[in-house]
Amino acid sequence: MSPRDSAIVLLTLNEVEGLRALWHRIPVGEFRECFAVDGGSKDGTVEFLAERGIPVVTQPIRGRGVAFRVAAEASCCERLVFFSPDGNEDPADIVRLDDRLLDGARVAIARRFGPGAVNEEDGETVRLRARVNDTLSRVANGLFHSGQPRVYDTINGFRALRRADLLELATTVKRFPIEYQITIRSLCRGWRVDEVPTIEGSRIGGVRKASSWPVGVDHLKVLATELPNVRWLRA
Ligand SMILES: Nc1nc2c(ncn2[C@@H]2O[C@H](COP(=O)(O)OP(=O)(O)OP(=O)(O)O)[C@@H](O)[C@H]2O)c(=O)[nH]1
Ligand SMILES: [Mg+2]
Repeated sequence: MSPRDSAIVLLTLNEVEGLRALWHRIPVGEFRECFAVDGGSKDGTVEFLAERGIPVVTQPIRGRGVAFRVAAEASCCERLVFFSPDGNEDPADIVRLDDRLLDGARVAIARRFGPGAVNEEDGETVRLRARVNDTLSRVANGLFHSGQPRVYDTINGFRALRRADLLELATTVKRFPIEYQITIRSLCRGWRVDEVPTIEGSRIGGVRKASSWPVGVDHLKVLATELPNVRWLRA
């Protein structure tokens, strides 16, 4: 069977422990490309990947938003599946996300909320991050989405889209809320956004790079930037 015309893009910043644990489950052989965009790892991540023949593209400056653009420019595949190997994301969903694109979706997101999905904080009492995420998604749906069904997880980074579409979106966010901007801009264009319910795992090793408050504020900044595109102004 010929490989999918699709690339697995590993987003890494000191994730060697997650990579070690998950490597055997990442379906590298099914995809035409698998490469990493690395934000400057110093923990052996780059060496781990190099030993397995995985190309590592280094970013000129740090940030997930930069990494998304670097990936789109580095790949020659039609489609990209972004996977962060820190334990939160289930490698089994990589193929499922690509399948949604093959089915006609323009964006496919692994959703941690809504029917059949589980997020990291389920079972906890406060669930602060989950609540903030849910609120941001509801706001994005209310302001920018004119179709149905609603998009439950506008923020999750575990997603797939066509390379040309990503370039066409002309994203401007350099850091974490890149996914929020991608989703909002896709909704504004009326693109079909599919979601696949996922079970979010816990971080396997290393440390979190997304500190909650600054990242939360950055999401609000993205909302402000995209406000000129609210649907009743476009109607
Ligand atoms: N290429 C690249 N990857 C990054 C950068 N910053 C973070 N990442 C990766 O993006 C993924 C998500 O970052 P996390 O720190 O796990 O954020 P999070 O999932 O909100 O936090 P946890 O719940 O602790 O996992 C991880 O795989 C990071 O290694 C960056 O600047 N460049
Ligand atoms: Mg994570």
